[in-house]
Amino acid sequence: MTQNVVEKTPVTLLGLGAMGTALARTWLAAGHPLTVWNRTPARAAPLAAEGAKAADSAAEAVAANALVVVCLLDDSSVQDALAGTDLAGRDLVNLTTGTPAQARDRAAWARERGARYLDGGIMAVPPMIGVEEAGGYVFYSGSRELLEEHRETLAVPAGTVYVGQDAGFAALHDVALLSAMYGMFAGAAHAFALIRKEDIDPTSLAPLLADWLVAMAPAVHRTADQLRSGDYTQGVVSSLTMQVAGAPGFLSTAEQQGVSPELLSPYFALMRRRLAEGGGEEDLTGVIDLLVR
Ligand code: FVH
Repeated sequence: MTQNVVEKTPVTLLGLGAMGTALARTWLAAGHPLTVWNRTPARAAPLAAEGAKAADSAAEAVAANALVVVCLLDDSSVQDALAGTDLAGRDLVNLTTGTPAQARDRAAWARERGARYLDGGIMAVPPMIGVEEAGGYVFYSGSRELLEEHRETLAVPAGTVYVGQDAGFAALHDVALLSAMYGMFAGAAHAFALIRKEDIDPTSLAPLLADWLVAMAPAVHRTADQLRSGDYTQGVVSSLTMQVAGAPGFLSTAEQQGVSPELLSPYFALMRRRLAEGGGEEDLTGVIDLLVR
């Protein structure tokens, strides 16, 4: 009896920190031959015991396979790790967090060395890697051909979302989503600060807060529609005039509760500026134009 065994694409992975190790385990579990390298070699030992080949140098690891994934601390560690390697004919996938400008420079750098380049922004934390129901994914930008050729392999640890040929777009999407996340965390921090000195259990506020944030989140679709149409009064449910009128109440409550308004005040200041410019019939979309310099 003959069996058709589908060969899995071999992968080289540079970087075995928390994220690199999680990525490595999913490829091993899915049966991909895996060559790994890490600056501190001891971190490769557990993976070698699980079936990975531990290379003695980054150059040896890069030489082993056409598909080379790097997941290192930052762009300068990518430079350090790849400095002495031969990238000609390689498909370089860089999952290291960086700026759009760093991604574009790295794409040009890789092209000059004869490699195709795909940049990735990971929207997941290590425990979400390889767990489909956790919903983690990676933004990819750069060579579409590279992604299409290796999509099956790259989809093993997390979903793949392609956002364009411009190598900087994955990082830009990554930073955009994380910036919104920090805005949300800032709002939650202010909310918890308001109740901090009261006889209110933070664990009773938390589910109310989480549900409210989820209920409000779809408002970003209206913002996007308004930005696209250029009509910021389209579908407005809470006018800027009304919201600015309510702002002093938020600030005086903060003062009464002994809470610094430093997270909230800058946003209210922008809302007041937009109102002064005549945006009273809009909701909050006009603030975006004040931010763009
Ligand atoms: N972990 C997370 O929650 C986030 C989730 C979203 C995406 N990030 C980004 O993923 C990149 C790697 O993150 P990580 O969690 O694996 O980071 P560490 O555990 O700190 O490991 C860092 C690895 O980088 C190596 N390294 C550092 N500097 C150099 C260098 N100059 N030359 C070569 N390698 C270097 C380090 O090696 P070693 O310290 O073990 O020798 C680790 O392998 C990152 O961009 C996150 O923003 C993760």
